[in-house]
Amino acid sequence: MTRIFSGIKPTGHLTLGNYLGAMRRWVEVDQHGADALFSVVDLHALTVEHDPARVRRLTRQSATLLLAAGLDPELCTLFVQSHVHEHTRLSYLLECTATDGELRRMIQYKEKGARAQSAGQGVRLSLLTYPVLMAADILAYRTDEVPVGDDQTQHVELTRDLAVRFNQRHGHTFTVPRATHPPVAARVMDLQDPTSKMGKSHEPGAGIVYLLDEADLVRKKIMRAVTDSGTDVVYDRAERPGLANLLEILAACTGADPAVLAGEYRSYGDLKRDAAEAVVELLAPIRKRHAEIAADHGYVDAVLRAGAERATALARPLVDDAYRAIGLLPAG
Ligand code: AQP
Repeated sequence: MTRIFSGIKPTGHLTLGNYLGAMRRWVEVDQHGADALFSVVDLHALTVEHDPARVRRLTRQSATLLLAAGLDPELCTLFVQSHVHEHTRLSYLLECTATDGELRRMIQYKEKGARAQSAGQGVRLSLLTYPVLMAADILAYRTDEVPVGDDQTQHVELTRDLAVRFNQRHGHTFTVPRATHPPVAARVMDLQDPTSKMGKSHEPGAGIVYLLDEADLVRKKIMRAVTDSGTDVVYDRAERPGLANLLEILAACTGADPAVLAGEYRSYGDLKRDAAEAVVELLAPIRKRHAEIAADHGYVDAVLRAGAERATALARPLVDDAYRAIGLLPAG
């Protein structure tokens, strides 16, 4: 059976980008017919300035939203990364496999490092090394497929390189995984700045739709989305990024093709209205279910406890194998 792993970091409130780029496929496709593990990767939230109480709160909220979106603990394994120690155990071995040069080439390191420096903050060493921890997250489970938005392509490539290198040096240990992306909306852009990704850790603003936004706020954000000065509706990601983003959002919500949709609209206003209604409809059941699940803390904690137990049982033998393969003496 295909093994799937993917994660989400509790660095902010989950967005429409998270849902369309990753979560929706986890719910609708990946948890059915595959052995799927999903994790709230909390250790990754510590790589930039953070507030401990907020990380804890967002960790539970992310897990709750994943359940509200439709992850079913009977069908998949949901857990918090820091509850399964095998991830950090394996990460060190992979740090002994990766090179300094390949980590310094990571786009997110360059971008977030520059951001931290311009804010007068130090750049945490973990910002450099976290792609290795992400590789450990994936490799610990003999993962075949990693369903992600396309901002994560470089990280999955690194994971593949490390798996191949480790296997060549120390004997076959890891499955070499591959990234999978949704057919549309693999990168949902900020509604106010359609040249940058809609990211949950970015400054909250009118360009980001959060999964828990009230319907009227969602409408307002989409109706005010930045487009461009043209009047005709065409699908052109490079030249008309704002319009392309709206077409992709609507296409992802309705299962249509963005280029075909473009031909159906004469005005930006109509397109925005339909996109807004489609998103409102998509998010309404998630918000409702979130309120129900959030009222029952005990339920979420029990799901996460069972998930961590299963994940640990899966990962431990493989990580033990990796320890032996790299040359460490097993404890008596
Ligand atoms: N805008 C997006 N469009 C499509 N997919 C997206 N994903 C995130 N944003 C978009 C996908 O959601 C999964 C979890 O994302 P994440 O928690 O790793 O990253 P984030 O939501 O982008 O959060 P941050 O903290 O703002 O991250 P940075 O600044 O690192 O980008 C992933 O599968 C991701 O592809």
